[in-house]
Amino acid sequence: MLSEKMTEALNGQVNRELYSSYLYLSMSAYFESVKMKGFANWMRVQAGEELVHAMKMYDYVTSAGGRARMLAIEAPQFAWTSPVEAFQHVYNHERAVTGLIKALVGIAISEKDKATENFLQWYLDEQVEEEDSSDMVLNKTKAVGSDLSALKAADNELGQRRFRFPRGFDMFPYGAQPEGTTIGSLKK
Ligand code: OFO
Repeated sequence: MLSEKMTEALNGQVNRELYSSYLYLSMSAYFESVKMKGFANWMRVQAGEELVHAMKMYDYVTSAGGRARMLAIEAPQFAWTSPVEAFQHVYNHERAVTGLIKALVGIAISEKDKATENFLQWYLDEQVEEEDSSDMVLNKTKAVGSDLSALKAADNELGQRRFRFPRGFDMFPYGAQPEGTTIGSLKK
């Protein structure tokens, strides 16, 4: 059974994951507006992943006997000046989220809640991956500089990214969904 303090902290993190999804969707819209479809695709897949992070935590709160609570999500930034600025933002954001997850682990430890501490390990691993992948794209965009053909090549490469649900996660666990109603495919 989740303590009140743990429930509140997890609900706060569900909100942060939804905000992350919103932020990356805003970045995707920005890249669409400057006709960089590959960059837009990368951000859209990232927005999907953040939505899954939120839902996985929402499901945990519910299954551990807590009450999920939907909090207000603030509007994210609307525009960026370049791919480098956007990816610097992604990297900084992911580092900040890592700090939030570590703080949640701290609460789980202080509440002597081993189950939640174990559950959060998945998020810690995910953050290592996300810091790493955003840093990689940030360095790639820095290396491109003002070389237009290199920018186009980077755009093509980022256009290859595909969304995948994490192993064992069911976005719609309550009965089979009719064909075509899942968000499993975000093809261009
Ligand atoms: Fe949810 O991992 Fe990024 O923020």
